[in-house]
Amino acid sequence: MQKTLFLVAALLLGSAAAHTEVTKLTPAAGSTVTAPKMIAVELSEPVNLRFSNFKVYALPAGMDAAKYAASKLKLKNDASARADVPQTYKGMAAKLNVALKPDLKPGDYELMWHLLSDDGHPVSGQAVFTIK
Ligand SMILES: [Cu+2]
Repeated sequence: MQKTLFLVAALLLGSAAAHTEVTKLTPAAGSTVTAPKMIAVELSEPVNLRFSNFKVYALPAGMDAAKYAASKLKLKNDASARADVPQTYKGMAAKLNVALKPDLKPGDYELMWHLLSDDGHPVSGQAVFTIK
């Protein structure tokens, strides 16, 4: 009986620990801005950035943002096609800046990410903003 209770408690605790989320983006998702130098990303908790991947791509008109992210996050050696300046993120942090290339043309841009939650689960997501 005691063993069962312990197991239930462990399961409850496990499900209470939420996955890491992106809590704030500057520029915000859905916003229209003059070309920013970077995107400031805030997370709900520190994660090991070494296991994180952030990319920015120009989003073609009519493209599904989630499908686009899924296809682009996998690519390697795609620096020239990206709108961000690829960099190596490392260390435990809940904040980071994704540097953008200068002189980005007006249009929709998609920030896409894949990170390792503090509980060990992978989390993916994306956000679209517009450069005017
Ligand atoms: Cu989890």
